[in-house]
Amino acid sequence: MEQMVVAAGLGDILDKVKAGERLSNEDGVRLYKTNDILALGYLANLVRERLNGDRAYFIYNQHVNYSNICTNLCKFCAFGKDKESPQAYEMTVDQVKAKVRERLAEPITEVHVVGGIHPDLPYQYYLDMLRGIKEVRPEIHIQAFTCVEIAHLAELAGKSVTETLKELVAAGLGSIPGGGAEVFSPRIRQRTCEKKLSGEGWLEVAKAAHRLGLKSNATMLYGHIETMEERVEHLAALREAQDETGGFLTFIPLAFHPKNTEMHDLAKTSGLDDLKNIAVARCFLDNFAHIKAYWVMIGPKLAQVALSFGADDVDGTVKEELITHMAGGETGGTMADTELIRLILDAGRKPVERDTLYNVIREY
Ligand code: V47
Repeated sequence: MEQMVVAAGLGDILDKVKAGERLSNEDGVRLYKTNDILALGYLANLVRERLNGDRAYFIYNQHVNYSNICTNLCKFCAFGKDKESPQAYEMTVDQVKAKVRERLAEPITEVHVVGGIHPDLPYQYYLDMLRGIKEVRPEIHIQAFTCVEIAHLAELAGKSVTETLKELVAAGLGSIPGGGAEVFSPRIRQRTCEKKLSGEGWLEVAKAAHRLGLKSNATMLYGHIETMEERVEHLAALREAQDETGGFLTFIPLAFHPKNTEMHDLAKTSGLDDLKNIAVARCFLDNFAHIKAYWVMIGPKLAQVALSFGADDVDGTVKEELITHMAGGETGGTMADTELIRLILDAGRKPVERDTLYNVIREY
């Protein structure tokens, strides 16, 4: 295997990976540009097994998208809608509570709550939603509001991000999901999501959360107009922030789905690029404990293969996922825990049910 990596021209990177040495941005770009997926996978798997052995994590979770009304209207997004759109919706706090109540019989440990940047829902709505979810299911971990939403809530509250986060935590917030990061590059943001919080702004919110002891996730939306260099710069910014705070739990590469978006003329991502994004992230993000292959976006079959290309997590049972679904995702968005376990076992890995913070709930 090592000869294959050397033959692929990646011998120096192999040496670094084996020595646990940090990769440079140039190394990262070379990894993205190789088409020797087996050599790349071998490197990523070395890191994966060093950090996580044979374990493959999954979680019993539920997604709730409280509203799709959004003032940012990013070009890559099919979920966000103008308030006047016939497809626009918003849930009342009681409707959100009902969604959580519907699944009380299931052993769900996490609810993942995100929405758009709503023009006029008041700050109190978000606090009430968190409290309401906790009323219905007191034990549940609420992973809610991307850094972009948090910055918006701070504006609504007229308070600093730190003060706002403290109030959200008091109302029930447990951690922050990784969305809204997109690609940090100003060039990409200007062309695809110019109204959105900047990359720097996103990182500032994440770091403020980490300083309060809150954990958060990180993502990158790939497969549209970004260059390999821009991908690596994004990863490097995350790695630097993680050096500072250590507050990121996991990194999730998100495969761009073009259908029903303003960028619908672009092709879907290829399986090779999906695997590359997992593998390069695993090699490059040496200070991230986990890399998630989000099965809803890349499909359960490729998520399973990704467990040999750097990923150690496949996310969870999810259900009613809308962001990928509205952009042409074909996975249906729901998976039974038994299916997840079988998928992991068939990949030759050890299924571990985790909670949001990667505490082990059950090993199989
Ligand atoms: O921020 C939007 C992305 C994100 C599209 O933290 C799209 O564990 C693909 O971040 N095609 C939201 N992606 C979802 C997200 C997420 C999902 C699962 C787990 C976690 C986690 C986070 O979805 C958005 C944006 O980057 N997105 N439109 C699209 N057409």
